[in-house]
Amino acid sequence: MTNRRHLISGIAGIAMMAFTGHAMAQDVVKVGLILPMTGPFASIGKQVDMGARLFLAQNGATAGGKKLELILKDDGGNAESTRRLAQELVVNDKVAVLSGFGLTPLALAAAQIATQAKVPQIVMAAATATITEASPFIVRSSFTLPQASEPMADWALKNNIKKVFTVVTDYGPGIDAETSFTNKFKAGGGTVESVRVPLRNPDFAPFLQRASEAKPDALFVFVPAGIGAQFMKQFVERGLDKSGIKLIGPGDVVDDDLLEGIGDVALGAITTQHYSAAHDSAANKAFVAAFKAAYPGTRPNFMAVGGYDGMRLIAEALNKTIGKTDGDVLVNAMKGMTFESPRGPILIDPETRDIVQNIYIRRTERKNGEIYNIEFETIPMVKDPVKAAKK
Ligand code: VNL
Repeated sequence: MTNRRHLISGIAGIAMMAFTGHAMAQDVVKVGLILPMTGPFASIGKQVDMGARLFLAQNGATAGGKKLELILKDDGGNAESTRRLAQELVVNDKVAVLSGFGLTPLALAAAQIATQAKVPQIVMAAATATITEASPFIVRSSFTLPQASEPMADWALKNNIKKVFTVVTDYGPGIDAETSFTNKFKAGGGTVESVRVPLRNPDFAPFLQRASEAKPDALFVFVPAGIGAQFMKQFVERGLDKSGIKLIGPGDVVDDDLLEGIGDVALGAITTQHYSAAHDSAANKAFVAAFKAAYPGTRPNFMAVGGYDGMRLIAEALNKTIGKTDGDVLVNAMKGMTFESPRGPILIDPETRDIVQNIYIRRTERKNGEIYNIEFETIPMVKDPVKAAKK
């Protein structure tokens, strides 16, 4: 019986090859990767791309019996380009999955296309809480700002910080960071004063001047990854490094890609985030070593891990579906998926398709001559608090 079934499926297979003449093409699953590879956010695109490619290289670029082919497109950080590229990838290249999305407006620009085409959209970088609600085909491998910022409020309250000045970039993730931190911190008895800085061509000086005059116990900062060095330069120019005001916030301002460039002024910052290149686990040590070997002179940051794990979600979903690429089948395969990432354990919440993960409290320190965010406390398996509160 088994033999006969094999024989029949074998014949069917040959018949199909003869019929379509595209046997090879059918064995390839195309994955679109849309990222800012040029412009002010190019460092994010490069990190995500390096992470995604490292995962494929380590796994022979196959999954579920299919060959995975990555098609990288540069949106330059422009949402209109993201939308057009997503459309072209779906219609012309017939990708089975859309992935990447360096910033919130870019992720949102592709959501409608994912929904209409029923193509999974793996958000590897952008981190505004509501993104996953923009399409039932969105699954996130990055993080959410409220997930990282609420634990910061708890730490500040426990550590005798009573008055905080917040400086955030004025768009989705910054507003998320400010709101979630402020609500939690005020509920615990703290006071907050807030300013928002434009996303494009930010000049932090006037905002830092106000922060310095307010004389808070701590300055809570969110700027997107890659911008931290610019922020820290102006922080020093305003003398804030010598003011005794503590620097706190989600980890984006001191991302691993920038730390050496920022230098000693970053030392002592307390941040909350899901990934540090110094995370102490065998899985992370192997990841960091492989990353440095593949891309000499670089260090993976949280964006690289978003790309690496996002590609793993796609590959493991294909393994589960045995190569079936229908969008709803792939998304279903990702729901509830759990594995050990270089960041620690992760879970895709089956209800929200958002990521559940540890948040670590870290202090920026010099270790073996290099600057790292050293984790000293773990808040296990944090769900996005914004969506959790809606239930
Ligand atoms: C976003 C969030 C972008 C956090 C970031 O870096 C970041 C976003 C570009 O959602 O736009 O660190």
